[in-house]
Amino acid sequence: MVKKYTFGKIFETYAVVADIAEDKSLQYFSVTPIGAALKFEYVLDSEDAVYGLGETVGAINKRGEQYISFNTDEVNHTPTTKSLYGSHNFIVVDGKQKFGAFFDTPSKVFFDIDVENSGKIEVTVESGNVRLYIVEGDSAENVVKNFLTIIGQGYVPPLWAFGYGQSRWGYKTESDIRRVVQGYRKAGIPLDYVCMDIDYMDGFADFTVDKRRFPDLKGFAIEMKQSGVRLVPIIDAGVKIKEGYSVYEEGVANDYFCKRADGKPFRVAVWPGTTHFPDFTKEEVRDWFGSQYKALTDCGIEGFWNDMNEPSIFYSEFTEPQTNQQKETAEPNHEQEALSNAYKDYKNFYHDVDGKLVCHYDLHNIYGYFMTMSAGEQLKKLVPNRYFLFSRSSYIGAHRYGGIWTGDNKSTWEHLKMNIRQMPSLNMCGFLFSGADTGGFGGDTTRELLLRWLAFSVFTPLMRNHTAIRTKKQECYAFNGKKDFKNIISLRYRLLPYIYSEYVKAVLKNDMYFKPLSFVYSNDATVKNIEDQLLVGDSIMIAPITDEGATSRKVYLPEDMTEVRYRNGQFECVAKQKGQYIVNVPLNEVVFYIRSGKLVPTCKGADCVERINLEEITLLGDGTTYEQYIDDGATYEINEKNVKILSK
Ligand code: MIG
Repeated sequence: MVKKYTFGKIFETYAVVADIAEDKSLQYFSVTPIGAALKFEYVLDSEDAVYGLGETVGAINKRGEQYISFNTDEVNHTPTTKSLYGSHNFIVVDGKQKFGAFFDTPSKVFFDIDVENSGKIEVTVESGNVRLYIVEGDSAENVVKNFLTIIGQGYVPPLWAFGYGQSRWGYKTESDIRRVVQGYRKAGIPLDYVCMDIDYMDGFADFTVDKRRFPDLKGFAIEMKQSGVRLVPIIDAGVKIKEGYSVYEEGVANDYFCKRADGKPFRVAVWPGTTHFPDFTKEEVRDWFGSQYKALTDCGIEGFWNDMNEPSIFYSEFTEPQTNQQKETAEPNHEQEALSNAYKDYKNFYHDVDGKLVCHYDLHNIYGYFMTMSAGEQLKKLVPNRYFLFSRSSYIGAHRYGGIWTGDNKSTWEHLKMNIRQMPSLNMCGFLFSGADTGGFGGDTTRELLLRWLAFSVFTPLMRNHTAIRTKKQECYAFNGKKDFKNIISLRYRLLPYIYSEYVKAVLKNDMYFKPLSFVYSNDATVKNIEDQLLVGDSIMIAPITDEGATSRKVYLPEDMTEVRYRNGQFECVAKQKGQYIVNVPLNEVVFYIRSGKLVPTCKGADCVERINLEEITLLGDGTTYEQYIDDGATYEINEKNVKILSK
């Protein structure tokens, strides 16, 4: 089912957890050395589609696209950007031949997939050091399942993390956050968590709290929990250099930071001013850094987001600041954001791997993943129940420890379209718990864009509205016609029994949660190029509206389905036959489809997840039974025995 081939010297990434014997006779690909690099080539059939590559932009079918796996803080990405925050080097060829290939290496990889109609997939591993896994399967769907099986069971967050979250770079104080919660509760719009961005920290130092802004974080966390809302603070990769700051002092004393060639700790400018990067490649450092989260879990915090872990660098002691701005103490601003990623610096620092210095450049793509591993492993001990964690940078393997968000997108319709196409690709690489900044991070959102984006995010496991500092307000209650927002977000809560059940079942069965239509209706030629409709779990198909001003869209039903229209808090169901339709979707409604013979469990909803009555279920659809995964949503007992058969 899976074959493994080793080239060059291997740095263990722990991406694959299954024990796979080494093979010698490479299938499908030819290999050519180009200097130190290795180029792998596969000759495509004219009908082949190519899938995978996780967090990349462009089409779901990657044929004709070009990417570079090299984790990048890319605040201005577009549909043609070649590198984003994560590296997910798994591709699936779907044609006469069906197989998957995972290029497991922490170094840079170039993917050239039939660009300029070469008729080939060309994968170049710059370092020449790689483990290549070839994954068999009789369909694209099964190739992915076999791959997900070898990379290990995905992360399952607590049930409350499936609720809706509000975030903004710029909430500075307790009262800013209190105002957000009151705004949501007053408008009757559900809310489960509020993210705290870098401003809560004391001078942007990890694991510290600015006492003027949050005089009693523990008391505040309890107060928030009473209104059904959790606080989710951010943690950045860089540790601030500051006398008397224990994280810095312990790190220096124990030699825990990344080094310069001369062995001294490497200095980089990021938000806190000058920082050191923890050397997450060392187990001891991972344990140490992860245990620092205790400062916040002791305040009752159960969730975190890890940022800047590509790692993002403004400049270092070896590179010049790129503008004349005063960066070290400045308040956040857009000029600074654009400074992220001083690429040259990745060659200027080193990791200590078993006593030998290894250049960061060669291990670059696993840095964020190993930070996630560090946090995940320790949070499991620190948080009494399941922890909530999502990261910006990632690599395959990180899906076992936390979720990811897709980074700094923009408040544009194009980015909503990108978000939809990214989800199935992320799922093929194990990242089921993911989502984008709903409404868009950079730029100003509009009421219409936010409503349409929410109508899609209702279905993404991570459903968070986040925006950048100095953008227009993006909280739902800040707009006119709050009840439209209430209607759409309430749908998320009413579908929670389905969303949670399908999510955990996908994790347990090594399956995807979001699938392209071509994975399920593989004999239907019409679906081959449909990338703006997706399957969500086993019963639902969605066809989101993604154009400004549109009140209807073309929808293709690949089989008979039940059309469900969520309007004014009611589900209206109509049976539809297979075929093409023009469907009207007003701004305050959501339309989705239930596959023939399937069911969707719904509940009454509530203003937060823990107030939902999960016993009272109504089934939608024309099926007869539904296998519901149900557990306490909090403890680690994630077990396939936790199923209940619901019947109509
Ligand atoms: O340089 O913490 O992607 O979500 O709001 C920007 C501030 C740093 C980037 C993250 C974004 C976050 C922002 N961060």
